[in-house]
Formats: sequence, C-alpha cells, structure tokens
Amino acid sequence: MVRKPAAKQSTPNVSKDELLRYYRDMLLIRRFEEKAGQLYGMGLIGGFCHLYIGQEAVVVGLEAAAKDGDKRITSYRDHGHMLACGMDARGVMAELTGRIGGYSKGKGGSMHMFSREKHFYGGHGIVAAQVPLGAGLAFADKYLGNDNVTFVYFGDGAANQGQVYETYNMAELWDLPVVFVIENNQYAMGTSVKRSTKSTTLYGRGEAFGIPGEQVDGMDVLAVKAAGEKAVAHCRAGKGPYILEVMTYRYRGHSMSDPAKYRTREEVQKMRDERDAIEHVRDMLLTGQHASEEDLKAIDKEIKDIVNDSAEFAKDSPEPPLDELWTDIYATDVPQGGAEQNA
Ligand SMILES: Cc1ncc(C[n+]2csc(CCOP(=O)(O)OP(=O)(O)O)c2C)c(N)n1
Ligand SMILES: [Mg+2]
Repeated sequence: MVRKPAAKQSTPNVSKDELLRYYRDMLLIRRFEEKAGQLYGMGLIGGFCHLYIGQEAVVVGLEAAAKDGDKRITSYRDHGHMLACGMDARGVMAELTGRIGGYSKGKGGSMHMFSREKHFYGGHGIVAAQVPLGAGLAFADKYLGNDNVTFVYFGDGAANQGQVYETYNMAELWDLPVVFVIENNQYAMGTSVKRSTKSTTLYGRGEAFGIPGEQVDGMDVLAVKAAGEKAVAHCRAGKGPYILEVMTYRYRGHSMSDPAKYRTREEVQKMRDERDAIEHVRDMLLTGQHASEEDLKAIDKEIKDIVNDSAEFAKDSPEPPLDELWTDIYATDVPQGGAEQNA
C-alpha cells in the first residue's frame, strides 16, 4: 500500500499513550458506524442515518485540544462527535434504534441527541442551523465570565448558508469564544465543492469579518490537534472566534440512500488506501515500535466488544411507551415570570 506523507509535518515527539488513545477513539467511531450501517440494513434503525466513516481524525483531534466545560454542537453527521466527547455507546445506539434507553428516550433518533453532562448540544438536521446556536452557547460562556470554548462543526455545503455569515459578524463583534470547524469532506450530498464554490478556501471567508483561520489536514489527527490547540488558545485569550477548515473525506454515501453517481469508486478507494487516518496512526504506532500487532489486535477486540455490547443493549431496550409522546416538548425548568419579562 502506498501511503502519502501527511501534508503537514506531525509532531514527532508524541507520546505512546497519546497515539494509542487516538487510535482507540478513532477505531471506536469507525466500528460503531459500521455496526450502525448493519443495523440500518436489518431494518432496526428508521429515518435518516449519516455515517462519519473517514472523518474520524477531525473530531478526535479537536477533542484532544478541548478541556472540561468546553461545548460542542454539530450537524446530523453526529455519532462520531458524541462518542469522541465521551457519550456512552449504548445510549447512542439505543437512540439510533428508537429505544427508551437512548439519549433522547428513543424519540430523537440519529440527528437529535443531546448530553448536558458532556456538553454536547446536538445533532441538527437543518443545514447550518447549529452555527448561530453554537455562537449562542459561546455567548453564554462569555456572559458568565468563564474560559470555556464552543466547537461549532459544519460542512462545506453548510458554509454556503447565509446564517453562517451573520454569525461570523456577531461572533467577531462580540469576541465570542467559538471555534468554527468546517468539516470539508468535499461533498454536500452529491455536489462537490468544485461545482458549488468558486473560492476553494472556505476558511478565507472569515477575513471579511476579521476572523483568522487556517486549513488543516483532516486525515492527520496530530495536525488537527495542533491546529485545535492554536484555535482554542486564541479563543481562551479573549481574542474572539477562529476558523478551522479541516480537509477530510467521507467514505460512505451522504446518508443510507445515496446513488453514489457523483464520484468514482476509484476516488474513494484511493483515499482509503493512501490517506486513511486510522491507518496513519497505526503506522506510527508500529514503525515507532510503540505497539505490536498483538497489542493492536487486543485494542480491536476491546472496541468490537464495546460496539457489540451497544447493539445488544439497543436491541434489548424496549421502545418508548405511548405516553412518552407528551413529554419533553416544553421546557419545565424555566424560571417563574420569564414569560412576563419577555412580553
Ligand atoms: C436548510 C437545509 N437545506 C437543505 C437540506 C438538505 N440537505 C441535507 S444535508 C445537505 C448537504 C450538506 O452538506 P455539508 O454541509 O457539506 O455536510 P456533509 O453532509 O458533507 O457532512 C443538504 C443540502 C437541509 N437539511 N437543510
Ligand atoms: Mg460536506
């Protein structure tokens, strides 16, 4: 197999533990997504399901730059973000299958899961809707005077939505601590960036608003982490938002029903063979003699067990009872008098 060197030089003195952690976290996402694909095929998952396979290094690299209290919000391609911020695989799989043991009690499905504990704010089906919401999360932290940062993930297609630029303006005006992460996987459904966008550096659009940014090799988890640390330091220093355009690739279709006529099989295979992010870390572990084939096999087994367990948990968990239709519709913890104050 011909593996091209990473576009950016990775930090050579990365620790063994760190590399193993990234390998494990990326593999968990990949195997979980493969299992979700299987369950979908068996009819156990209804509705939409967008897999993250190929993009694992983006979220794992950025989570490595985050600290406790930081927030994250993303689109409908969201299972990887949940797992990477520490949400339980069981709860995610049970939600995908519409069971009561899921994060939204089986009522949200793939695109609508949340965890206040892990500061994960969804899961949004409207393209780019999470961008202004994410700025709102960052506004709350700024208002409270803490040093938390919000990671707002969106796609190359979403980057053409108007609300992104309204948000850029306000975020820069108010120096909001937000890292805008454009996951440029080169396609928005069946439309390539080349067909939809004249300027190919999406991060450069921040210049009009005074927001700095950069392009990052999203198939290199160490490069993503290093760029994430830089962005986060900018935000925590009170300098306002930062844009990271992370160059990545989705191996699977847009969703589970994708005719795949907009790109060749060879294009996908080439990325898998030459740029795969998990294989890249695997190579570093083996060539640096940080781990043996046996060690990696043991990790593979551990991950497989977690994923199989999540699927079993999901299948055993009952569907929500009918009276759940009437719960979780309105907020119940709104302070008294709130409505009058806003009238
Ligand atoms: C406002 C809005 N317009 C259109 C759609 C239909 N739609 C769903 S996903 C998508 C493509 C978005 O692509 P991108 O932002 O690159 O994210 P990716 O799917 O590649 O992760 C479109 C057009 C939608 N959900 N919301
Ligand atoms: Mg895209």
